[in-house]
Amino acid sequence: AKANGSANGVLSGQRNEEKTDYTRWRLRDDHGKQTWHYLQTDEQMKAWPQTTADKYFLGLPTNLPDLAPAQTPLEAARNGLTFFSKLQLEPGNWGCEYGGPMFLLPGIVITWYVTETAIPEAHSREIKNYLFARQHPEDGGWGLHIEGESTVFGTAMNYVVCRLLGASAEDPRMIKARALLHKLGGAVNGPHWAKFWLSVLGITEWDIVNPVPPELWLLPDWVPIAPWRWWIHMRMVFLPMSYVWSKKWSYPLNDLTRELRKELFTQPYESINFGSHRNSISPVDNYHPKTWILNVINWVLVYLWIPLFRTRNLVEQAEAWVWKLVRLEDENSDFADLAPVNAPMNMLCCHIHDGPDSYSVRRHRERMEEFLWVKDEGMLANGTNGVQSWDTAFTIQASIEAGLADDPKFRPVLTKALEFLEDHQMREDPKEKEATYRHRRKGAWGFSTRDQGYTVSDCTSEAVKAVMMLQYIPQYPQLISDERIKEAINLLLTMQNASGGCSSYEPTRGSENLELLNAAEVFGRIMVEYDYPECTTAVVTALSTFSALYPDYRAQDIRDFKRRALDYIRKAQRPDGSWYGSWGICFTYAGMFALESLASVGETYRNSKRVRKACQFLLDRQMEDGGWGETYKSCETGVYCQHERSQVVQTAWALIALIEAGYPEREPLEKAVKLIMGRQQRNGEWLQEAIEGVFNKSCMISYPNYKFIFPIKALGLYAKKFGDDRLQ
Ligand code: LAN
Repeated sequence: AKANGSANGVLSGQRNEEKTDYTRWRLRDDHGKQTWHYLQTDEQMKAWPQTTADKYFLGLPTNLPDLAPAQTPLEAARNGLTFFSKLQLEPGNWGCEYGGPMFLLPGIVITWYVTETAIPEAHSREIKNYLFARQHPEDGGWGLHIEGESTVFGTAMNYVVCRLLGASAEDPRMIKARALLHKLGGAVNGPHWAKFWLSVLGITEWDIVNPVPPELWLLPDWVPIAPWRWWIHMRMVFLPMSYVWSKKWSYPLNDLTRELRKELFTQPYESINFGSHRNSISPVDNYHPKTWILNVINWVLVYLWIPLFRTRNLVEQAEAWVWKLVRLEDENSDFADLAPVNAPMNMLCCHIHDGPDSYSVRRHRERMEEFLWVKDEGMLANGTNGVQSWDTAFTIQASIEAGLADDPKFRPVLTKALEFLEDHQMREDPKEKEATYRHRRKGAWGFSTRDQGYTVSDCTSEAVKAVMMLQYIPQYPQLISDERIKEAINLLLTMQNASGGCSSYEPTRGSENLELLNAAEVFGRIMVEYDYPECTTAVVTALSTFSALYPDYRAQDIRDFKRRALDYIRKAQRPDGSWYGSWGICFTYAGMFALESLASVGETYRNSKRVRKACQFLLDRQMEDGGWGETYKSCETGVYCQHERSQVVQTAWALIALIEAGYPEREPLEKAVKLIMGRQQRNGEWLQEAIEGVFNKSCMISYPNYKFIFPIKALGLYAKKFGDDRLQ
């Protein structure tokens, strides 16, 4: 299946009459704040013409010219960058659709609805279009993510979204979705998050929601289960959710929600005992079943804690503290918030606390626009407010690896990219850093923008690496001072775990046993930070690049850090020679990083049994046509699962892995290079294939720019090692 390509799921026979006029959509990128606008008048259209990038994202013809056919790897890389540079946005960054998860639009749309936010007609139409395009044609449902099988979570939530946006219950597509939902037992069988949102809407009663007590935030810090120890995404969702739960806030019933009460269940609303369905969940949703311990805790909370001990006084204290933390999260990010799950929930908290017309609600409303994206299929929610810093850093690095940074043609492109990174390094720690349990961020880069403001270990690493590499080339300006580069390095040196590995946002703060309290049901490994070969490698290679340029700065700390990190990488290798990837699919992704780490300290095919084993693991999986292809099932099952077709992105990853490892034989690598070159289009682009990324083991997410970034890098590395011979 194509991850981001044209519609794959429109029910047969259904034509979409509701399409907006795609020549009217524009993407604005204001210092990394990306928002889509639908122009109403011809004057506006004239004043603001559609760019090539707009057209590309919208699936309209870009009419970019055919390029001289590439005959060598470097020519192909050059053609690739020629095309990709046309997609660079105003401030110098790259952007893209960042979809995949199917549970993000529901949070946003339900929040709009209950806060009575006016939803522009064009938004409403295109969101429905997207959802209908992504509805599974066989059964009429939606899954956890675009490629996943239908679940109650996906189906109930997206059904509700379509209805809130005006779809008729009698629409054949809705009838089909409803039939599936009923077959799966109805909305009472949804996971915790579905029950939460439906209770906010007033479609289920709050009794159906397992407790989300804000008083957990009052636990002293030493308590092993205290929320500050959880993975940041879990605690930042738990935070506003606990506030709303504690208030038992629901939207007043109206005709539409009354109808929905009839549509979503298999029995009459009045006859449902909601309390008895707290733990009901359909098997397809139950990726991570609740443990008996959690069930006991929930029982104690419901039958003892809440009725007997949860005094008014305690509730007020807990709500006040949680509210303060919600407010600080908003202030520390100018209401952008960590991600599109907590942002709508925080907005709802502001609505409850500050009132419907408050500044906080209005600002949230504005900033929530940044999660939306428009493509040929319609409007979707991105997994973050963009991929700005991450994809821009990688693009710089890939261009340098392919020798293209020296090419005067690309100098303006890369200079702009550098300007973007300059603008998005974080310069100040968060306000009330200790009280909000935040990790430091001075010197850091995040995944998206400075506003969002969350340190990520590998985003900082890839960005600072890109900056150091580019600024080293004499033709580029020194926009980021040594001082600021050292700040980034100081920050990275705080990000190592006792194991030697690095996590994503913070060093690990709690025990893996906290997974026993994982209540989300649909995700695995979410409760605490883990070690990741990807993040660890990024930090290691950033430190290596840094030491080469500044050999005296904190030399001993860096040496110690790297030694411990490499020990972790070695330990994380599986007996079959592979590494499991947590953020890209899957073994090819992690293998690329791990082998890069080992190569950076001179451990290669020539001198290491471990590296030879890793190479063999990859070579054993090379496909007939020279490519590699893994499906997302690898992530879910932990076993390498072959895709039916090789994938450009994974082929590039495997190629980079083998080259970094110093694999000596040219033949398999040349075959892979030929495959990548063969898939390139005449205008230099590569087409979208299957989905590339993952989080929490079970949810997939698109990285459409990887099909440009990694082939360019792989082709460059290959040419450097084996020469830029004619291959086509
Ligand atoms: C991301 C996107 C980027 C990703 C990498 C930098 C690639 C990774 O190496 C470290 C982790 C990080 C930053 C990451 C963490 C989890 C995110 C934010 C996401 C996968 C994008 C969406 C996801 C977020 C959790 C989605 C909201 C869902 C919840 C369960 C809260």
